[in-house]
Amino acid sequence: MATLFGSPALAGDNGDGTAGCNYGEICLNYSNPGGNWQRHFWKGGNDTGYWTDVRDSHQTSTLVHDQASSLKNRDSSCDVLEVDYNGTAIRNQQWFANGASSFVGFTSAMNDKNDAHWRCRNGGV
Ligand SMILES: [Ca+2]
Ligand SMILES: [Ca+2]
Repeated sequence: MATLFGSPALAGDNGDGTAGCNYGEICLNYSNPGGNWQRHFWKGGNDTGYWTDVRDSHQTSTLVHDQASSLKNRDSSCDVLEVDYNGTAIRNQQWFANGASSFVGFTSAMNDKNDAHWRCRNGGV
């Protein structure tokens, strides 16, 4: 997948920067089965940043970390693993198949526990 905005580590991964959950993006949602508070990523990494209300692109003051309830995986090629860590060990995890057409709800174990999202089954980013 192309990196469009330089270093995600410095700039913060915000997907394609548009309100739509578009092809190639990993889209997290505050609600289940999916509402207006979303954050989009291109790459694997920590669930950083704040929710954006996609109706008006307003950034909320609510963190994405530990507050997601569903995910739409529009990655170009990979399944996505959402994880909840206990230190460096994985406490909870859930796989999301790529090419999803709608948001898929987190399991009760993962709900509001999200720490990071990783691409592909080899642990790639
Ligand atoms: Ca987007
Ligand atoms: Ca967590």
